[in-house]
Amino acid sequence: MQNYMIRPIAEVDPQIWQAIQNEEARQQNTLELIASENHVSVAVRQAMGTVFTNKYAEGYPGKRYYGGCTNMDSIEDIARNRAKQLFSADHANVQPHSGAQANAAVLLAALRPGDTILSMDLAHGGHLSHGLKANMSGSLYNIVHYGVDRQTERVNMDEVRRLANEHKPKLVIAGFSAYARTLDFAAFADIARNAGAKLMADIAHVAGLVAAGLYPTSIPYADFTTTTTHKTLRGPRGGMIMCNAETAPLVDKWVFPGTQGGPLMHVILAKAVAFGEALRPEFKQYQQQIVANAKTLAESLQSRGYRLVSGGTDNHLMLVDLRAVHPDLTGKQAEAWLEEAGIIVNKNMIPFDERKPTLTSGLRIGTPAITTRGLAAQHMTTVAELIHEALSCNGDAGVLQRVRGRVLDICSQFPIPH
Ligand code: DSN
Repeated sequence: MQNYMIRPIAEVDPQIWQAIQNEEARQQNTLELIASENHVSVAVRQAMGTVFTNKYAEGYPGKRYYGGCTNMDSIEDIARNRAKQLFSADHANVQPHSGAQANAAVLLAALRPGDTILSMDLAHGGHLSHGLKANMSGSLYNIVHYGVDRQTERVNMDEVRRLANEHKPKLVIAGFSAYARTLDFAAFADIARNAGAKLMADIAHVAGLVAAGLYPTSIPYADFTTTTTHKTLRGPRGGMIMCNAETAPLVDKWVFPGTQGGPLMHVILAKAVAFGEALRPEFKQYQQQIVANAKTLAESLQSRGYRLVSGGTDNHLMLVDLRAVHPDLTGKQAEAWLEEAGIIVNKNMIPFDERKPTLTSGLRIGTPAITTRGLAAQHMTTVAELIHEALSCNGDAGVLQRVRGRVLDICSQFPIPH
């Protein structure tokens, strides 16, 4: 065997080793407020680096197209069973490589090309896999969008019902990537049923909250529930689909061979580990803390004059409309200044935004990652103060460095486990 095959990465590829060190340091020394990101446990990371990466296991447990799959079968069964227990679902397919892959498989299972989908507008908080023209969902299907109400900035279920009755979609999608409020999955199901449509709930953002019973579950109402596994759920980067026993064969068929080949077995192993963590009582406390932190951070920003879309948050994220305090500041510029100060967020359209998606008038802020590292409600006032200071200095390098120093202090008090 070539000698390099058995030497550690630091020796065999110093350039890549350095990149890993740089990213570990970046994560350790910044406050991660991107609502869709998190810091996984040591066990989840270890699982992803195992020999399970070496193996092809096309098919499903007990029905594989390759030999040598006994261990694959047992871990995929564990992952599926833990997912079913966690969400009280009849069936879980843990093979989707991502949330977008999970959504693609459901669309292909539920629809024929040209059918109509009713989903939330991306500019109001939806997701690109729910019908963006440039995505397969928007190019294969006819898309009708619901948005949020201009006054309340919440989804108006009467409007969703009206659109469903008018356009007779074959699939209604209830889900979002930037919406701070609760969705009424029972009402969505009623609307879908009356229009002759199936319902897909995409709970990617709130899956951890749902698992902990802190956000309404879609499982009893939706024909298909999709999620990612790496956001509030704090597992490896990946996707999953849940449905009832009757729909299971259709879902499985459209994941493999419909849209994917070999599953990423090392990631499925890590999903199993993450689901095991989510079944522990401490996980509920963690999710409660995420929500409490989001509420306190929202209130602290509001007390400094910031307007939050819909006036606050019910979950782990908030959308900040920058214009109330900084009329000329774009989300793009705000994101850049905050990054210089060691606070990581993403620019985000606010509903009815007059600026382009590349500029935006808003920021999306979430608390899952800082909660993982141990920040609690009392630290949220400081985080809001630092955000405000960084956004109010007109890019002054001295001020941004001062904020950066305070961020570093917080980061060293709350190290990420590794
Ligand atoms: N890109 C994810 C997010 O940030 O919400 C959604 O897939």
